[in-house]
Amino acid sequence: MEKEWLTEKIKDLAHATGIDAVGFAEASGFSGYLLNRNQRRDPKLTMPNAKSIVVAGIYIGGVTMAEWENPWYGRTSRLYLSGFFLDVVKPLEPVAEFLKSKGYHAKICNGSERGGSILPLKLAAVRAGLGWQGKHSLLISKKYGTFLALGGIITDAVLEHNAEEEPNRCRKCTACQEACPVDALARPHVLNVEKCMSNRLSEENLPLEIRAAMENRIADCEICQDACPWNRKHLENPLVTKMADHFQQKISNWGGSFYLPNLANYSERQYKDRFEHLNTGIPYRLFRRNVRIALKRAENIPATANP
Ligand code: B12
Repeated sequence: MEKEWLTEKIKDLAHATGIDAVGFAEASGFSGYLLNRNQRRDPKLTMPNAKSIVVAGIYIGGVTMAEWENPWYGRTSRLYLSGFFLDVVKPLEPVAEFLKSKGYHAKICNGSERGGSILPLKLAAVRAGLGWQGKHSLLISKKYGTFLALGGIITDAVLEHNAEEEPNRCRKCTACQEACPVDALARPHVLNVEKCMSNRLSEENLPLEIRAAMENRIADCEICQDACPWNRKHLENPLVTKMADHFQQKISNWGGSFYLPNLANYSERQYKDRFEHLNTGIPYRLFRRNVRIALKRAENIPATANP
């Protein structure tokens, strides 16, 4: 099958299913990223005959809640609310099915699946031409800032791979590094996972430094993204995309459910019903801990009456 034809078909299909950015990279050259000896990161180990990676990005810049600004409500992230916490999976299904219908193998990366592949998607996206890695280590797209949730398909189809990576446009900017209250970005482009608040909020040990900086965050942190100049226009005025309605419907009645005094009384069942499918991996016990800290803070801010 002609690779140009196949590649164009995938682009059309991806855009029709609401994917905002799509690109193609060679499936080789990932073996240097076997972090913690986690073999699931090399596409060749998932599919020895892999030829291409299809990388997809869905814009989530508009997936926010007005309640985040209110200390009596828990704050989380666009990624968390989008449902693409680990990888974009569902919107890639039509593309994978299409490849299979043409006789190829196609495996959607799904970090939540046992044995699922967790390709380093930021790196794959750079290679596929979607953008560059900022000093916060996130993928920055000229058009969408850091607000692309990423997903990937590993396939043995030969596709038209991106020929030239985008230049890194961060230059002398250090806004994300300076904004991080826990110094998780001291080394540009490399996230210190041990320090990162997003990680720490899901860990047993929550250092005092994080407790002091978390404000009303109960899961995830977007401080480095809020500081990134490439996101400025999206913070002020998010783009309206094909998926915008879908996200709006999904979260329209959620705002109220982040009201901290209610969350503090959530049973484990309620927590699981409401949040488990988001795959954030935060156990109920730690969720309650985060809620308690945020609630205490709200109670101690004298000027803000409990709404
Ligand atoms: C595990 C994980 C986490 C962990 C660990 C983070 C980590 N090490 O990347 C924690 C919980 C901390 C985390 C936090 C966040 N995450 Co996260 N995370 C993932 C996940 C599932 C795997 C990431 C991974 O293991 N990467 C592999 C390692 C090797 O990457 P790395 O440590 O960043 O190493 C890179 C850099 O160091 C870089 N590098 C090293 N030296 C140099 C030098 C130069 C010059 C350059 C340019 C680069 C460079 O190269 C390495 C390879 O890319 C991915 C999904 C996926 N499958 O990729 C999402 C993902 C990376 N996360 C994402 C996001 C958005 C976040 C958060 C912002 C959460 C939020 N609030 O929304 C924070 C961001 C913190 C930050 N500044 O990076 C998005 C990123 C989207 C984007 N546009 O980039 C992803 C792709 C999820 C998704 N569905 O879209 N995350």
